[in-house]
Amino acid sequence: MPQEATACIVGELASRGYNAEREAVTLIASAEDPDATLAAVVDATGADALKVTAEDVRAVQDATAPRGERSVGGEEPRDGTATTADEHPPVSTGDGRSQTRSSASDSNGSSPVETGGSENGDEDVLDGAQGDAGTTGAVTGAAADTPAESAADELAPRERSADRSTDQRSVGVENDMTGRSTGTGEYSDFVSVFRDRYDKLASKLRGRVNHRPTDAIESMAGGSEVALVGMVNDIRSTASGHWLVELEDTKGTFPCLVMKDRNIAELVDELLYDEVIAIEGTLADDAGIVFVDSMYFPDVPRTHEPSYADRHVQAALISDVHVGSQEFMHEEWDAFADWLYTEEAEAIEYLLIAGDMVEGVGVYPNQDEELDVVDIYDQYETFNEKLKQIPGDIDVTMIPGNHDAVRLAEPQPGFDEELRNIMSAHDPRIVSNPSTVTLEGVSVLMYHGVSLDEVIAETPEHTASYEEPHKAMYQLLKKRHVAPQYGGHTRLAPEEKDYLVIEDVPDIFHTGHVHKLGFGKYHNVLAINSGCWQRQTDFQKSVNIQPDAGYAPVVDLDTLDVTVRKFS
Ligand code: D5M
Ligand code: FE
Ligand code: ZN
Repeated sequence: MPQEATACIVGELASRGYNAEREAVTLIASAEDPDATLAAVVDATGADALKVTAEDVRAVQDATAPRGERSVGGEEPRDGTATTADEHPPVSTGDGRSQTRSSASDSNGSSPVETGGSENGDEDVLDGAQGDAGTTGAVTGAAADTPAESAADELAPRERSADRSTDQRSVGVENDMTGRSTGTGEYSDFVSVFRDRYDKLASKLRGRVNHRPTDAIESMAGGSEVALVGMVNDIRSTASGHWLVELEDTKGTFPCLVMKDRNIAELVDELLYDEVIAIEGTLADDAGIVFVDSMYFPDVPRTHEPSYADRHVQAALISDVHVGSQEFMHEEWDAFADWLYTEEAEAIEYLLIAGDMVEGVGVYPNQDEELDVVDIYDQYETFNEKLKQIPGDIDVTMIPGNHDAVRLAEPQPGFDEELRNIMSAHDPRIVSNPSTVTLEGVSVLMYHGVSLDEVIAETPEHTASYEEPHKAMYQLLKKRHVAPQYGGHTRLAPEEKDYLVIEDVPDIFHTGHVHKLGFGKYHNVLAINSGCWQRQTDFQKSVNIQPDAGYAPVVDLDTLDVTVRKFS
């Protein structure tokens, strides 16, 4: 079946507020007259149905087929199938729960009039920067389990909101390297990727220092004031406790000495190998070493002004769903998906998922003991079911993570065709890790976050910790690179260019991986680490990591304010 036909059917159903089982889409696409079948299915499906099932399609096909061709049981459709709009019984979903669209979702159980979504009284809206002081104050429970079948509800159109229109939406993607991988793992690839990194990051530092290449510095007179832009090649402490930082540029390397009693010595603690910095200092008498006076990072300018959407519209940012793990939080996910149908959530038009859709297979030692679904393809099938619960009119973008079935080395291309087909029901936009997606003018750098473990392990507690994951994100913004260190914990694949450089300052930086919720602003960039949908694993227990599971941070794209919804 052609991919476009399926996408078309999914799109058509989604525009009417329906999700669809993959098999249902396949049945419609392979019908003699797909358009007529689609129209008949839409006509026949109950007003409260959230999802078109294969049974719905079969019932319609049976009903329209000549008498003699009806299948056994075709005249007795189960509840919720082949009903007219007047009957609208709730449709039983795959997991046996009965779902109805709910408009009464505030804590009082009353039916609020339509609002902008985040203006309901039971919600705390926090400016992102306040997340620094702790995120718990921003958290609200969503009362998604109060389905109401008011008369108005029964007559309401299936869309989540009567005036929702996709016309105002705009989504752009930059830096998606899916299908553009050129790396062969040869030495020359490493040369070009590091060269590209150096060129891009050095250009951000050049305006700030009057630098000279390393070979020119070697021939300068002792005592000269010099500046150098280089990649951190080595960091060593000397016998007397000073720091020797070796910087490398395209011409060679040069040793730079940071005295332990200088203020800048604490910046050495923040350095990671292979990041690009600039220094200014004084050349020693024999011109063999520079005594460092100042250190500069490519950084985000303090004057950075973010862009905002022109209307009130929100994006929910999540990650680390880990479907297939015994610890995957089915009920909390269901509550989240249900809540998205409520009026409180009606401004949410975008959903971003920053990797680890599934638990995967063989990612960590003994991981198989904690698997609920052991086959990787079955895990994605199950994930697809979870995705189908999300309202069809929400625009979904996702990137892979280290548990997903793509290459582990970063940048990770978006899922292959086979996995895309499995996850096709909601027609998600699948891009590489990292990628930048721009929602109505607001750019969101999505990166799964494996390097955060490294930033947290290798820099001081006050710069980055699991309790404040957004601060580790600040370090990446400061270095203008999502995974600076090569050869450590984070695996990197050399490509012709360095896709991991943060070339343009994003308005929002979204990561996951560490399973901790945290957000804050760094030079006006909103950094959000989005928690997870997996309860504490045995490994996390052993290292005393308490995951923040079952939260959905929601960003107002017109203000960049954050509201956190709790479903656990
Ligand atoms: O990793 C979730 C978090 O837990 C992340 O900070 C890495 C850490 N983690 C989890 N399992 C392990 C093992 N077995 N070894 C080392 N670190 C681990 P995620 O990859 O998203 O599950
Ligand atoms: Fe994860
Ligand atoms: Zn991960």
